Amino acid sequence: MEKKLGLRARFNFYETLEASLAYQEHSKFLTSLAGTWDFLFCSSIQATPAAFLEGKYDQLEWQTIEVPGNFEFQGYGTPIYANIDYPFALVPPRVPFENPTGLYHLSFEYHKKLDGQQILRFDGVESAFEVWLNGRFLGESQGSRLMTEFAISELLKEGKNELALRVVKWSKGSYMEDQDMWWLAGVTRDITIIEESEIQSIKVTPKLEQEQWTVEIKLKRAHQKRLEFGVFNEGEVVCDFRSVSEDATFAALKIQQPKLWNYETPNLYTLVARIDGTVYLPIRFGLRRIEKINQILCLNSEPILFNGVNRHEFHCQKGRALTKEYMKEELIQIKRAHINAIRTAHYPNHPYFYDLCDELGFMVIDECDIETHGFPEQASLCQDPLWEEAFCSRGLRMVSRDYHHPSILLWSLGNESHFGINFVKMAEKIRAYDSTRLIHYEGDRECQVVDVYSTMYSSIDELKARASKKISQMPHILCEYGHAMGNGPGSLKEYQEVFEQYDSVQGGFIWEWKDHGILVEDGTQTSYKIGGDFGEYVHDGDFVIDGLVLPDNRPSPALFEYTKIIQPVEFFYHGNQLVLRNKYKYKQLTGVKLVWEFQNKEQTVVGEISSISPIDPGTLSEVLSIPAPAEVNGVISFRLIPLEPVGVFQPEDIFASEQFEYEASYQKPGRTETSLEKTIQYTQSDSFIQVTMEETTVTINLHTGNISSFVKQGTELLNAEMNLSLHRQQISNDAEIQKIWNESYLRELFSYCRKFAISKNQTTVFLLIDQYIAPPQAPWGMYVKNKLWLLDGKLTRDCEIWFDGQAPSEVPRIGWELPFQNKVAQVSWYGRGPGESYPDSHYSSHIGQYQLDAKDWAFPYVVPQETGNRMAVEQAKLLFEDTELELVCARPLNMNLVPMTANQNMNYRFKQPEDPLQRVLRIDGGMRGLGSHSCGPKPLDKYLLKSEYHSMKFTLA
Ligand code: IPT
Repeated sequence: MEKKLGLRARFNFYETLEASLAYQEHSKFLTSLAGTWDFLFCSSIQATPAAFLEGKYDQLEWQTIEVPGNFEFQGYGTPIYANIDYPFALVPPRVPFENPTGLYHLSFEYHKKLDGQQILRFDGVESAFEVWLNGRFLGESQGSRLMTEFAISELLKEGKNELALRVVKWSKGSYMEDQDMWWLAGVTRDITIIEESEIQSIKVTPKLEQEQWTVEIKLKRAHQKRLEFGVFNEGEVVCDFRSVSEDATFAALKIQQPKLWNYETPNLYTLVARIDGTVYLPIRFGLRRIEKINQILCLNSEPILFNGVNRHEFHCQKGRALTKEYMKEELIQIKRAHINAIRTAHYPNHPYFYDLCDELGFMVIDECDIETHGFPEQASLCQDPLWEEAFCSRGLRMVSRDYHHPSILLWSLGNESHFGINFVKMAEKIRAYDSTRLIHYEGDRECQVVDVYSTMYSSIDELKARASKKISQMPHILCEYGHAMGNGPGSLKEYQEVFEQYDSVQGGFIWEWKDHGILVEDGTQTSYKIGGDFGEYVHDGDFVIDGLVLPDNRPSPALFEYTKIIQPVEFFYHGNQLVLRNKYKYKQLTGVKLVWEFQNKEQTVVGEISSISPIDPGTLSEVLSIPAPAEVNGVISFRLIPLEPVGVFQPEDIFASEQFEYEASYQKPGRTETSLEKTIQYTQSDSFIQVTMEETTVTINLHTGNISSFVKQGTELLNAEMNLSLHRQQISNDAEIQKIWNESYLRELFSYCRKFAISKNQTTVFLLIDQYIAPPQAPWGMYVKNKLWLLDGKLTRDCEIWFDGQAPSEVPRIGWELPFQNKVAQVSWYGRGPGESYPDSHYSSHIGQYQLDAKDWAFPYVVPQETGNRMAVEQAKLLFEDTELELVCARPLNMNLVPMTANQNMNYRFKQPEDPLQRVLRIDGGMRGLGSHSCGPKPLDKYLLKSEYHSMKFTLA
């Protein structure tokens, strides 16, 4: 008779409702067999003593072993660390004769508590085992990180019982388990006897249809006992117990006032089946939907951004046998680092891990225990029909075991195993079993069966290259990136910028959480052992030391770096005004205080705002005025600190932080106490925002995201929108490259506002405007993030620019243009002067204070061309007939005043200039050098202006 159970979820029975809702594995219907077992270690299967096979356990000279535990950590055999290469010959399905084998034996007392079935459950044995109960063979199993259950009612006796296991390190299954980790063996997870009543299998599926959440329940029943279902949320009754008919195998319960599950607010419900009024079976579930909307992965309709980590199960003194306390501590540590997602690299984890993820809130990619990395592609097991069953059953065993966990959003078919028909079959079967989740597998490069395009270690350029294709395509995630080996990884910030800008790139998972060094004590010395330290012939040395934390979970600098980069709060600061953005997607930011600290070489000034009003998800805080801490330059740091414990965060934690330069003069340009009292007026419609401060009125076009009007003392300064520009009039020395620029249509750029957010108080308006700016036709453009501050009668633009797509590798200049309506009479400035200056030609132009009539600004080249740039400008004043405009640059910028006709040929955009003195003011963050390419070399590399990241900040008043 086949005693092994088929596919089903993992569940337990309890004797009270309270115990079932507590969802811990403490129940009189559960008997853990963890503890000290008799043990015999053999060098091969063949060395098994006959007495063991005959069930004559008392004839054997036993040693002992702890269950759960790995052999190698208890003095039996040695670990082997290898990444890709198998440490044995590839002759599947044969395994080496020398095969570390463990014989286990346990005598235990048992008294049945129910008249139902008794089940013997193994949560994980590496790599394969056979089991005997009271001398009778029950069966065998493999799949190191998967559950196996046996029906034992017929063999289990009242009173004394004897359980025996034979566990081997190498099995056919080892070919499927070539993960980059230590090769270990043993009973690594719990062994439990479960008393069951009535329900043999249960599948609970929350569904949203026509805005109504319903939980559907499918059952396999043993008898026809009285069965009722109830639903609970945080101990409260959501649906009171109600009966289902005696033979019903299906039920559906409606959930009113649903509280959705997400990783920030992980609301959990529990469905409880009550059997005969005395036995309780709980299944926890969450109301949440994972789907693709317009090719974007969404959780409850919100686009997902994975700030994730790959996590192995590893303890430096225990191997893969982790205690619940240890798992919980580790997951809390991960949560406190603001990490929101975990890929179970590269196998299904301990069942308790998922309970924790459901409770604490993580998005999980649950990965199947399949890796055949060391096989050459042409001999890959995923193409061999003999292995089809192994692929499919491993997939289904994972999916059925873990089906109920809301934290699992994607099933991953495995890791690094090439691609072939067995994966196609496996994906089909998984989808048939579970239509509510999506499928991941990095090896499916052509996306034949997966729902998401997944890559490893792609460069930032590769990510951008794919993302900037302007076609709808599979969402892209990095299932591994940021290799944290030793000191590293670098450039996490640049990756994050790509994740946050490109909708189709939805984040990634750092490789990896932890270094897997094995702690060994040699007398008084302890050290971490790596590959090769145990005398392995095939090994990969320190490639196993590639985590964000040390083997004992001490954080490495990389964890602090990652945490900072993914922190859920963005800070915007200018002129002693601070705005926070809550980057949580579902959760309010609340219960924090703000601490600020000014510092320079001489002094430190500290202060705080003791509580910050709640900030809704995705929105900006109110404008927070920070009292001016100093009248000298320095840095100012901000820290958000929880006021009291919230979730995993403690009052001593720094929840988020940021530092800015504090420039005393720039913080308060001309600011007086009286100007502070001057309020602003603000109007907003669907298409524009208008702000009036003192004598100035600024209008922002919400379609383009540009400033469309700038009125000073009743005079409109602008002739057209203030726009980003890359163009300069052709220079003789640019003739060659100008062809490329002309073909790239650099002259005219179109602006679109992608997103905007606003925060204001009586004296300040802060606008966060994300633009996409692109030339006609071209397959490229720029993402522009603008932070606009309107305060003290001044407008400050702080912006960052990222090139997207196949832009020409260099551009002539980059900056903002103000096309003026009125004639500029005179300019005074502090910067290089008095004549023009360019990056590779400025040594005769010293920095100083200068003044010129506008008509004398440019040099009259015989062949008209670009002229007039002034470098290193910190301040300038432009005089018009009836008003003036002041420019203050936070860091020195380029400035130029060019005739409108010379600058633009899109005259249709402007009112025709009436006068050659009608000018365009350019404020440029970057300017290409001149070189002498008309008959000689290009500018030196350092004087080229690359199409990459640029930023600038200036104030206009
Ligand atoms: C990738 C593996 O998936 C992962 O398990 C780990 O080995 C990582 O590399 C390196 O530490 S595979 C690699 C060939 C990209």
